[in-house]
Amino acid sequence: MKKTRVVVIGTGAVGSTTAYTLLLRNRMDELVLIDANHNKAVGDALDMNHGMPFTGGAKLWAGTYEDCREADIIIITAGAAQRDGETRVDLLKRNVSIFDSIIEEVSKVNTQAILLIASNPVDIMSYFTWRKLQWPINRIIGSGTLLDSARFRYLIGEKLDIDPRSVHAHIVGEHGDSELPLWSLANVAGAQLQLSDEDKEDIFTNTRDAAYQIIDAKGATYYAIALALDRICTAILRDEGAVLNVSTLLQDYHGISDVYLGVPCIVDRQGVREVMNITITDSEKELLQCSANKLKGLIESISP
Ligand code: 6V0
Repeated sequence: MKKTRVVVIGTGAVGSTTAYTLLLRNRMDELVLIDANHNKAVGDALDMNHGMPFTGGAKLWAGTYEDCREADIIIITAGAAQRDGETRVDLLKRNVSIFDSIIEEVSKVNTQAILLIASNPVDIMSYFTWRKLQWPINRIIGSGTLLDSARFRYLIGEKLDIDPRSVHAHIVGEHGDSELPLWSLANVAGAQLQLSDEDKEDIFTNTRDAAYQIIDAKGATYYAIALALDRICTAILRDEGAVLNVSTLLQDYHGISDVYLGVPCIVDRQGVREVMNITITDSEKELLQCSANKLKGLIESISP
């Protein structure tokens, strides 16, 4: 049987934590770490390999782009991290040129893998990757608003004193400042949430601004995004058909086309098998369109 291989490109805070999470949860047979700073990848591989007697025993090494050849999933977390006070969008130009060179190298050896992108601004990086590679849309996935939705569910659960796993709630749109909550669909056991408008405002603001709060406190965010990336990999590798708020190219979706945005999608071995057809209110639709227009404007502003 073919061994499952995951490659992580960019073994900084997010990449190494993601690799460690995948390893602990025994998600694949082989795990390859690639970084422009090869020594960093070598150090991470050694460090994690020394824990192998206590884990599931995946084969793990610091590799090169040649190792992408056999990969099932290639996770890209390379790039510049968000600086204190810097918006995700400020990262755009720095990260687009880094990405160009990475995907060029990947596509020389593998055109069949699923690319899972986490580098920010994630929706735009995913869009550019898709536009450059022209692979089927389902195989180029951004982590989208999966992390934001997890933060949202956690904060709702905290307020209601309910396990966040029992809270069904979605953040959609840009992974960033123009994202929006779908309060009309939020529920626990099918029941609408008993929250005041003030509570809702607080919960959403804390969700949207969580990254700023964490970066202010410790410089970077990586644990929750690593778990979110692990969740997406699991949905793919186990062919789950899980509904996850990942970023995908939208076509004719609530009046939106030609932009990557985080929305509920069915994820399985094909990647994004289907974008969920959800009913949202007119005001939610308007906010989603604003988010799409913001990203389109940014894409246009840096397109040749
Ligand atoms: P980091 O700790 O600076 O790591 C980035 C890594 O990328 C470093 O090890 C670099 O050496 C490496 N790198 C840079 N250029 C290249 C290249 N050309 N090829 C290979 N490796 C390269 O950053 P951190 O890990 O904190 O963040 C990585 C990215 O994830 C940033 O763009 C963040 O903004 C983004 N995040 C995305 C989240 C999401 O929800 N999608 C959440 C948190 C962070």
